[in-house]
Amino acid sequence: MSNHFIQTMRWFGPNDPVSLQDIKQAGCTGVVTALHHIPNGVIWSIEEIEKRKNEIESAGLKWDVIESIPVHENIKTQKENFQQYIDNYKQSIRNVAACGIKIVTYNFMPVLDWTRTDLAFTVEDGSKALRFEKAALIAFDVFMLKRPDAAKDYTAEELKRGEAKFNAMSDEDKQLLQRNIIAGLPGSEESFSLQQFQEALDTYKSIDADRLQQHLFYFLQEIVPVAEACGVLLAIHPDDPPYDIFGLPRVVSTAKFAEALLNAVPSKANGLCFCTGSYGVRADNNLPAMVKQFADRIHFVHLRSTKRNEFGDFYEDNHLEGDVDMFSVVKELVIAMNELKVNIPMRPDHGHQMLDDLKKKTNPGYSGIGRLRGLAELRGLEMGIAKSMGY
Ligand code: DNO
Repeated sequence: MSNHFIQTMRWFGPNDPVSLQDIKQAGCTGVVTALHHIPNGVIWSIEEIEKRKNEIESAGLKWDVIESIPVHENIKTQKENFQQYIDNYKQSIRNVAACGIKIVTYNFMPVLDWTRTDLAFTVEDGSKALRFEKAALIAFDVFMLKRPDAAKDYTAEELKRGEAKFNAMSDEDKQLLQRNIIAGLPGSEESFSLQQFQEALDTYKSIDADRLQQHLFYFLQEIVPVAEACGVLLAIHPDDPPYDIFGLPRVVSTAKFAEALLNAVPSKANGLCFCTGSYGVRADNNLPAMVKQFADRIHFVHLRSTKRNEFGDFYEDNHLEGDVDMFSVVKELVIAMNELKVNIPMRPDHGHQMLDDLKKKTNPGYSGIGRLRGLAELRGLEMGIAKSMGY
């Protein structure tokens, strides 16, 4: 019997315009979700987990992965009662394990989760994609937020482009940009006003990359033994985009960072969520080589591609196009799964807004048809590779 991806999609819960039935019809056997209504830092009770699990199972699907149990900001900054939040995190891990869910995704990005500047970038075929435009980020950072010293983080050329972008924007454009960046993309669980955002940035004043990395390692030393004891595999999601923004350090962006965090607590329970769309934004991340290097510690996979340009912008391309060499990544994953005899949950990460999606209000990146297209292509790619290799 050969090993293969467990095909899943992210589902945001009962209010998601994409239903469990839609996900089932796309050919998934499972979903990836979280208890989004529970505030960050609060313990997930067995009762609440069971309730959501039953809903999923009544639709004939399985809850394969938790994405995410968010890490409270105080854990990242080690401020105030952070130890209490770590204890709460441990209890949530024990509780999800007691309900039979054994993979937990999380991230360690300061303040913001994933970040985009444009949620409806029209690509050449008329579908809409998510985009990160550096000039727009600078327009926001330097000219709207007016973060002290922000200008130091950019080259003169970049600042010029950012200023030109800002000058060309209407008030409405500015409001939209601000919303896109700090009002919280789906799953990010945090949203800010301009002032709250600056205050949140200020809590990192004395925290550089080394220090943030130490805080991450401390957190891992605390939670990995708990996960190990209850059979949970932790999967850290990389930074998106995979470099510092708003002067905040980011420490899960490269193969080197991933290696360091895996070595910090050398247990299988301490693993990665391999997100090709996040790591793939950097030309210096060799994705197939990373799969080879980290194979036995990859517990969850997000497959998505981006297309970058010379200005540091990128947009989300079709799953088999763009800068990610999806064929080679999937090939390495097929080899790894068959050598290690595991089936790894995979979700087509994001998708364009296309066909009927364009007439609906969907969660940015999480349209039904766009992801269905992505999954269908990835499923075919996986099968073609596996069969041609004799698996
Ligand atoms: C974006 C997602 C992220 C991811 C978290 C994991 O679409 O990939 O929001 O879920 O960073 O904690």
